[in-house]
Amino acid sequence: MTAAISAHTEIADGAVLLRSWLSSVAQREVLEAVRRLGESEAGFYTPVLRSGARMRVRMLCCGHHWNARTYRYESIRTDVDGLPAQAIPESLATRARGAAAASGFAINPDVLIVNWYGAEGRLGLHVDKDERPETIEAGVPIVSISIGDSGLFEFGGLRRRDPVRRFWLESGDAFVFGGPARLRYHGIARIAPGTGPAELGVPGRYNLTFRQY
Ligand code: MD6
Ligand code: FE
Repeated sequence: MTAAISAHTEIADGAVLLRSWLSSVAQREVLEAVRRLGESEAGFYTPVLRSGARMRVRMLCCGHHWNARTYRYESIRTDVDGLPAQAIPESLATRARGAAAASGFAINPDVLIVNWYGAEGRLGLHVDKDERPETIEAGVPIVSISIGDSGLFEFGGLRRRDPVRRFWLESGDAFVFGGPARLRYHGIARIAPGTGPAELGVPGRYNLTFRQY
């Protein structure tokens, strides 16, 4: 069971869930921008971690590329195909700034990671700590926007063994976490296939995370 959550919920100190942040028109615009990115040459790929494991998502990075083998940002996709990362579409960056402001934060996004989850997609518990130490210490948030099928989000504490809260991220939701929540563990336990808005006609789930390197 997941508790009902209202439009603007503080999940933890520094972590704000903006339920239904995007209208269906806005969701369609985001989806179109993501489709254009995906159709470009430097499109989606399946990252392979340094352990040799394939991630259970397809990924596309803009601004800077996140290298899954080194956990570092770089300008070209050396672990994929050597292509330069595409620029962040300004229409998407604007939405990230808006969601941050609505949550009491500011961000100047220079990295966008788009993940696509199929029915079997998931993302293990992790901390996003590959951005500049100064940015992380300043508590600059990561802004996430979800489109399509719902994903069961796990939100833990600062230690991997801390208890985890679970709630669904639904199409149009934004989730912003920074400040004292910036280094909390989190992940996606599973996807609920077929739960995305029918009128979007999107298979699976897209999640966009905007970051400031
Ligand atoms: C996802 N999101 O929702 C994965 N990270 O598919 C994340 O890993 C994430 O939603 C940092 C901040 C917000 C997030
Ligand atoms: Fe993350």
